[in-house]
Amino acid sequence: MKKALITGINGQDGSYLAEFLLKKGYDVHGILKRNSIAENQTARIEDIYPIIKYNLYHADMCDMASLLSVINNVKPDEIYNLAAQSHVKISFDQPIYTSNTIAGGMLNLLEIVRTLYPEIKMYQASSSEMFGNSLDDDGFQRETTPMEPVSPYACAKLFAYNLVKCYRKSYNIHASNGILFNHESPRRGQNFVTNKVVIGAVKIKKGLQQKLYLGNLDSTRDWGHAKDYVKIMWQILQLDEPDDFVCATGTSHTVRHLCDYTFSQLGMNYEDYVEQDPRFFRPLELQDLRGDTTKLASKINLELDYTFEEMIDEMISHWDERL
Ligand code: NAP
Ligand code: F7E
Repeated sequence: MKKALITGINGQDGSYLAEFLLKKGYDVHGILKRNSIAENQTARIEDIYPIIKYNLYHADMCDMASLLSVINNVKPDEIYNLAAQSHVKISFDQPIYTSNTIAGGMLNLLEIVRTLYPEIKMYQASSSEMFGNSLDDDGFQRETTPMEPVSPYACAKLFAYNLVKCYRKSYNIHASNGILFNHESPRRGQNFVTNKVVIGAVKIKKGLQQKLYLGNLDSTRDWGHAKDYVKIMWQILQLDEPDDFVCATGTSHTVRHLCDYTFSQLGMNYEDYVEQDPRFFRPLELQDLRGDTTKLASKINLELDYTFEEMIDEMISHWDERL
């Protein structure tokens, strides 16, 4: 039975990945950072909590001793590093903490693996944010597109991405970067735009809210489903050779289209309810994201179960039942 250690196991991706790996027969372990309200922290993993509750450890990406203690205890075959302060706008408010969790955290893991467990395979949750506003002439981003980050979050992710490449080449460690474009689900944090729009629209439909205040409506994102993408994380780690791969759908939509589609599905016109609020603008905006997965598709069987519309429909049904 293979052992996997997931940092950020209670996040959106960590929760889906844990479910996926359990179905594959893995012994799944995860780290949780200390939270004053422990009860809510495991909400996303409540379905599998009875199976993994004794495999959860308190640790923090900024605290190398805590990570070392967990790795010494678990001795995993694979580490999926998903922990991060992952909100781009908040990274402008907390740039140092964001960098410490993302870049410092990955360096902590790499040093532990390099010095003590070089046989462990590692996956780093890299991000399309690293490209910033850099696009190839055909309008896509791919592994060779120059990376010009436009937020503290993206700068930290680029540092961690380069550390993975450096340690792989210098020390022959099996460490790969998945350069994932935006991926969503009903488990997405509610302050990211997809879930914010869906929850806002459902509340307006039910008379629980009057208006929805958003920032930039004209940026485009390549939105996939988190469930599809965690499978790809695992597939990347099963390759004989570690490498770096873009993972995306290849289709992008504006935030405005996201609003239009969501409100239309609920029989409303978004223009009657959505207002722009400068509080949600960013100091620097990443305008367009659309990924080319040619390299990934040459290595794995790349099958996505969800279209953009199916994903938003799932999110609408989820919140319609609960709100
Ligand atoms: P998420 O829902 O925000 O989950 C992040 C996880 O990291 C949570 O479990 C969080 O724990 C944990 N965490 C935060 N700070 C930590 C610290 N100092 N020590 C230990 N754990 C800490 O993010 P996600 O959407 O699942 O994304 C997973 C990873 O992929 C992240 O690294 C993200 O940056 C990256 N990524 C995401 C996307 C996307 O579109 N979702 C795209 C590209 C890359 P608490 O909840 O308890 O704070
Ligand atoms: O913003 C615009 C906002 O916060 C998407 C993270 O998972 O994906 C995510 O980062 C777009 C941006 O995601 C609001 O300005 C408008 O153009 O949902 P988001 P993100 O910043 O793209 C990448 C790949 C990651 O790696 C990150 O970890 O929507 N937008 N109005 C808004 N965004 C938010 N959050 N809230 C608004 O009111």
